[in-house]
Amino acid sequence: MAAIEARFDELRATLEGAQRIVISGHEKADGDAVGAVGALRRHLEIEDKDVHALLLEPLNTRYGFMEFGRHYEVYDEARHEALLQSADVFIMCDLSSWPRLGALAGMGEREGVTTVCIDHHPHEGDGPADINLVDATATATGRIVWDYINHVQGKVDREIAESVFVSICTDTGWFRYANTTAAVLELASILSRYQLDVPEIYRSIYQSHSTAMLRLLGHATRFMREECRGAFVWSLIRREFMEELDVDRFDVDPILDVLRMGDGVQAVALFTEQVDGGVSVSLRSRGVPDMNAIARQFGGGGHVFSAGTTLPANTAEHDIKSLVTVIRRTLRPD
Ligand SMILES: [Mn+2]
Repeated sequence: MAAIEARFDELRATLEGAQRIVISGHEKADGDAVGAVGALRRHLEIEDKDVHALLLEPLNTRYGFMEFGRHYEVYDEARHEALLQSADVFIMCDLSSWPRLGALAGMGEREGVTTVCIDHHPHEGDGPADINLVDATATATGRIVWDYINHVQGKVDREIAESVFVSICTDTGWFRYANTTAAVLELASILSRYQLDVPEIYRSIYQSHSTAMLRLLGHATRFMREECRGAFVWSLIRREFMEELDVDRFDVDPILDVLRMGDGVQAVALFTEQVDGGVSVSLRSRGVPDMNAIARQFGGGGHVFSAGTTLPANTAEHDIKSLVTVIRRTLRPD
């Protein structure tokens, strides 16, 4: 904690001297990325800073209830080049690798800009930016932003509370995953006092699926495979089925949540075929196996409980088998 507080002071000094600040999150921004960017943007706005939030894609409609939805722009190279040129601080939230910033990845090499990374994903080394607020023990990146705002005694309003709430409720799977600590519930209680409509937030994030999504869910459970007497469950969604449903991309979490509803399930994997024949992989566990370690063996990464990777088209079928074998062996070494 002491280490990150020293970094908080370093960040505060940098932000106080900044003229123009740009904040962004990773590709396919999830609730935590959106919440962290949203809370920090609003904090800096309250501090009278020239601050801009850029996302790589439009905000997922499930987060459409957020006040933040009115305060960000979708990054467009032609439109935002001048802004990036004139920014003296660039902050990346909820990721620790430049490539996951997609079209904004080049910010890491730009001259004259101080880069800041705020994240809770475990990774080797200090971090990718000039200033790194990386704490792998934090429940969510939004939690680090919240601690920062408190550290500098920033004013908290409804928009900040809503953003931080979205970060922590989504990264804990609506307060169900192993990272749901007493501290998280206490924070949720504090935040909900800022006139947050908690049931409505739940409905918007978790009960807003399309019919196609529900059919994908049915497909994934119907064709799921069980290994290790049901301790490991996995499924594969073929491209042709997605095309049949006219779905291009979808949120894997609801499907993973259903796959792990079975009694005794410790690990789940979902493989999704991509347009180019590659396969996107999402892995979840209850702590064993370490999904971050497994994903890394296949070129990906994440957390112990939640990780992912993408398998290249030419080796995907073979890699799926290897990955299933690795997880099976970790659960039942013999
Ligand atoms: Mn996160």
